[in-house]
Amino acid sequence: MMKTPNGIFITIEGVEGVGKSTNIEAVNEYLLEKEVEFIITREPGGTILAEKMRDLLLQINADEELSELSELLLIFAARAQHLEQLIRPALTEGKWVICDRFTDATYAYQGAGRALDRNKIAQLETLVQGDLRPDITIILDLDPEAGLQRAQGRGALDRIEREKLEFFIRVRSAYIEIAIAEPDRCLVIDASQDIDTVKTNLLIALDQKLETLLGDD
Ligand code: Z5A
Repeated sequence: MMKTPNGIFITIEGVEGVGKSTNIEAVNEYLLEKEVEFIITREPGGTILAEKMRDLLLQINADEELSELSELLLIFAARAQHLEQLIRPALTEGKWVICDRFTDATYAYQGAGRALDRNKIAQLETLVQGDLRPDITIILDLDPEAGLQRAQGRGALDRIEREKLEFFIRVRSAYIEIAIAEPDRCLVIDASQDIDTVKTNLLIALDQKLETLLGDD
């Protein structure tokens, strides 16, 4: 059934514990029903080597502290690998790609969270991605305090999850700014409601967005 010459690239974003994994399951079921060919992947990670880079980024007991610039470059190194090995080939084959976080996370975490120069991120984005950008980005919006509580419920926190609340407040604001700047690409979903309500609202919004996108083809 639905098939496009190039697959559709959908990313899902939000602060820690916002429910990305939970809602990706709902997107998975939705796409299976649509009989679309798709893959689900994540960043940092998605390939064997990129997952190793993820481990380096998130490990808490490293021999030395990871500098902010190294963190940024490692994220883009993992992204370059992921794009070349998995994302671009899948899209070229007409598969849809559902990715748990992508470059908006870099603008939010490294740009707003760590206050790294936005222009440096933009330069790396162009270097690594060329003109490839997500077609649709779902931003799950939640008070970071609530998100961190949900994340804590899952067990030990990783290196980035250990940042202070103010860091995540900046991250959340950055996502909202991205959504305001790019309303055609971004869907903002209120993630503070119960799991079923969030899933339902997300799937309704995604369905409408896809209709617009595919109708434009
Ligand atoms: N990072 C970065 O800094 N720069 C970058 O460019 C990229 C990433 C790409 C790993 O990402 C880290 O990498 C991340 C940003 C950084 N920071 N940290 N740490 P990640 O996406 O793998 O890690 P995460 O943000 O911590 O996501 P997560 O652990 O996968 O959480 P989630 O998927 O958003 O949440 P969840 O597992 O679906 O839900 C969490 C819990 O809440 C779980 O028990 C659910 O049952 C529950 N939940 C979910 N929805 C609800 C609702 N609606 N109500 C109540 N409870 C709920």
